[in-house]
Amino acid sequence: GEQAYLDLCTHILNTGTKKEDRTNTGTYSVFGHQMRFDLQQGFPLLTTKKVPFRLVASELLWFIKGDTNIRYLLQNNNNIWNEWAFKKWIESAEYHGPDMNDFGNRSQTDEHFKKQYDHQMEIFKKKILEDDAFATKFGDLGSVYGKQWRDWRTSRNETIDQLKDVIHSIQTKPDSRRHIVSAWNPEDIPTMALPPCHTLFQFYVAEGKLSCQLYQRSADVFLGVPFNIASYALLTHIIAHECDLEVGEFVHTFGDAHIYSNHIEQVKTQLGRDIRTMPKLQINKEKESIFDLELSDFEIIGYNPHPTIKAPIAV
Ligand code: THF
Repeated sequence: GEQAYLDLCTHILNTGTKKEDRTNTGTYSVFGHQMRFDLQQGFPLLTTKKVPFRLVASELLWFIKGDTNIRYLLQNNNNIWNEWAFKKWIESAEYHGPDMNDFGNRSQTDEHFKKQYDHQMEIFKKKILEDDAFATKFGDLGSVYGKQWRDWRTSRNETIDQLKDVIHSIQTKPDSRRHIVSAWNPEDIPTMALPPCHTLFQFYVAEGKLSCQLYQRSADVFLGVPFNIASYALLTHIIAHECDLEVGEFVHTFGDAHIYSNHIEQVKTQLGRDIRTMPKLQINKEKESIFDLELSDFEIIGYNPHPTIKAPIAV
C-alpha cells in the first residue's frame, strides 16, 4: 500500500546516487525497485498528499481514446501535458514572442521571466482551444501513449489496437502469459516529444482476479509516481470491469526511480505525515464498453488526504 511509496522515497533519500539528467535539474536516483498494491484493500490514491483524481482520470481516458492532442486535456481543465506541446511551439518558426528557451528552469529562478512565460502559456492554451489548425499543428504530442496503445503502425502500414487485443485475450485466454501492451516503439522514439516512461504493462488473471504490472523505465517519484499508481490502478479496474473480473494487485516495477533535487523538501514534508484510510473507487456499471467511459462515470469515495504539496515540474 501507501507505505511502499513512502519506503521508496526514504530508500532514494538514503541510498540514491546524485545524477544529472536531461532536464538539468539534478536527481537522486536508484535503479530497479518494485512496489505492490492490493486493489482489494482500496483504491491507491495517496493520502499523505492530495492527488487530483480528476486529472489522473481525464489523462487515462485521453490515452484510452487514442488521442494524442492536448486539446482534449485542456477542454477538461487538465494542464499536465502543456509544457511538452508548448516547447514545440516556441521552438517553431511560427512563434514570435519573447525568448522562451529553457522555460522550465528559468521560470523558477526569474520572477520577470515567469510573468512572461505565464502570459505566453495563456496565449498558447487559448489558441489550442480556439484555433483548429493551430491545435492540429502544435497540440499534438506525436506518437505518445494513446497512439501506441490504440493505433500502433506496422511496417506494412496496418494498425494494431493493442488495448482491444489485450481485452480480447484476457476474455478468451485468461491464463495466457502474453497479455502485454507496449508503448515502446523503437522506430518512433526519435520523433516523440517524450519517449514513454511507462514502457510496457502486462495483465495476469488468477482466481477470478485481474492484476497488472507496469515496467516504468524512468520515474519522477514525487510528482509523477502518485499519478502513475492511480492511473494504472484505474486502468486495472476498468479492464476488470470490462472482463467481468475482480481486481487483484497492481505491481509497479521501476528502472531509474528518482527524486528531483528541487523536490527534496516536499518529500520530507510528506514523509512526516501519517497514512490515512484508502478511498474506494466506484465505476458506473451501466456503460457497455470501456470505450464509452467518461469522467462522470468514476466516483472516489472516502478520500480525506493531507493537503497538496506544490513542486515544480522538470521539463
Ligand atoms: N515529466 C516529468 N518531469 N515528470 C513526470 O511525472 C512526467 N509525467 C508526464 C510527462 N512528463 C513528465 C506528465 N505527468 C504533474 C503530474 C503528472 C504529470 C505532469 C505534472 C503535476 O504537476 N502534478 C501536480 C498537480 C498539477 C495540477 O494541479 O495541475 C501535483 O501536485 O500532483 C509522467 O507521467
